[in-house]
Amino acid sequence: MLLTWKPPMEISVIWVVGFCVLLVAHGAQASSHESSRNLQETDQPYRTGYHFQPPKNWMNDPNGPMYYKGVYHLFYQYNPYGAVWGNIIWAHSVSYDLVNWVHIDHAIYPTQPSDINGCWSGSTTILPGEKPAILYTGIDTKNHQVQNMAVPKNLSDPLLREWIKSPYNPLMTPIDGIDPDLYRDPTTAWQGPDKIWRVIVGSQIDGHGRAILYRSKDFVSWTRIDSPLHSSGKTEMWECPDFFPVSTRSSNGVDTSSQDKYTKHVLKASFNHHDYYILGSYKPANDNFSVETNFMDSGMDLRYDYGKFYASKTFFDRAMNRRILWGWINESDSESDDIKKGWSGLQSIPRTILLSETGKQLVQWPIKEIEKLRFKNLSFHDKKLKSGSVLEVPGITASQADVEVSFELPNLEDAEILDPSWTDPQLLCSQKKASVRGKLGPFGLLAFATKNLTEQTAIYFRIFRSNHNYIVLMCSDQSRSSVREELDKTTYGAFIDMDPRHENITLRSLIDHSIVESFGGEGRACITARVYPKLGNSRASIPVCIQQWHLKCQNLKA
Ligand code: DQQ
Repeated sequence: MLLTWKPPMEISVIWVVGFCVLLVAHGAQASSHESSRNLQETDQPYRTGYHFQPPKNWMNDPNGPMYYKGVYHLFYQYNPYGAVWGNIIWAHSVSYDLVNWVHIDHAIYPTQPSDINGCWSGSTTILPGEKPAILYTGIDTKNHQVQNMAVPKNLSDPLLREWIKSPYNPLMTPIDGIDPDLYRDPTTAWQGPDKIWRVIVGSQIDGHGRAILYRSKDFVSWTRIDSPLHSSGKTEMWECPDFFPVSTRSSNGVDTSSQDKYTKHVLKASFNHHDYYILGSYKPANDNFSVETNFMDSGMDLRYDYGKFYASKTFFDRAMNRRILWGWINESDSESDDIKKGWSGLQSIPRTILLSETGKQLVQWPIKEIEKLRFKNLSFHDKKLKSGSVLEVPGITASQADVEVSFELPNLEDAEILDPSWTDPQLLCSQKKASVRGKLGPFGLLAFATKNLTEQTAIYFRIFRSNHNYIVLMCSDQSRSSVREELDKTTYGAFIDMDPRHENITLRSLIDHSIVESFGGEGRACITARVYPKLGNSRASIPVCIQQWHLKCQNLKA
């Protein structure tokens, strides 16, 4: 088994302005997936230390995550021949803790007429008797998208190294009005009380996103049901749908086939470069999914992540009774940069995913296991900061860190009035960048900042007032993240469903060389950014420097 550890890296810039704070910062050790980590800070400054990455080449969607006989499995869309999308197969990695991973032989690659032109995304279902089965999209000899099955060759191998394809493939084909180019990504299947299996496949019919529903008694012979599980007139193609229950009364995850009066169902679809979800009530008797809101229909615009995060997939971790979410985080640099780097694509830190206390949305949090990578802990409690003052975490520099901050805000009455036309949080963050001083904010964290602040990635909040309510805006501003040009430096934003009169505003950010994964309001809003600091991403770079909203820099040595 190949596990290597890089010497611990240290922490980043903390920027905290004007309020009472509790701040905890942890340097994070690398969890390694390969042996060449010592190259990282010189030749490969943007390779991550504790995010999932294959040693080289292109990676996109997470596929078929599962727990089997004490081992976590992650498959993913992979190009074995280069750092750009193409030649897609299922690569396979295994782990005992979801943190340290070992890459093993590829699981599924073109061998049959039904997948000869590619093995695209899909999911795993654990059938009765602890028998995993993969359903995946194959690209057939006519370049049509069809759905195939593969099962392990040897069920007594917990690493499930070899997979055999069903002789009945393809099991589902694009007939009866289905566009063969828009028909893919089967979900984990679920079994109703009638013991019949159900699965959905993403598609677009008559220009609209649709989850085509199939049923099967034996998992091999699948019948399409006339009515889709769900469709939406306001979106186009749905990629990588996911459909699963969440508990309304417990913080445990729920198995995909479970359903009772204490569950709600989540339907997630990937479109417009984001993963959107809706909540509803599902009745297996007639496969009716009655939704609370539809995609793109309400002001809620529920997304797993308001930054980069796509084609995600959840699984029920029966070992720990939780549901875990993985998402693909793509690059923000150019294709030629990726070719030079020799790789492209990360997976998010696995996140537990739950229904919020209000029942109106999901909340996410990095899995507990990631905390074992914390190495150097620094904490500040009850710091009272005047407006305009700053707090630094000295003694640490950083490209790897796990930072938690909690802001207690007095004088909320000072908050700026929210103009009713400011309904788009991303636009609002783009207009009110980190450098624009408001009445209550920005306050937050600066990652990868250089001494003169030429480079900085700002994750921050602003508070607004709207009638008698307060609105919390969370932003991730990449506009000054690198002196390098030709990068996508889009600013991201989200409103957080919380009342700052009754709770502190919290932020947790996982910083790792070229990614900042941020969880605001205890995971009610998540924003992931990819950044490529040129000056602020090495141990040799200028020590920690704290910025505040006047752009003054306290030139303190780390
Ligand atoms: N990626 C796969 C497709 C899926 C898309 C191909 C989403 O199956 O729809 O690599 O990123």
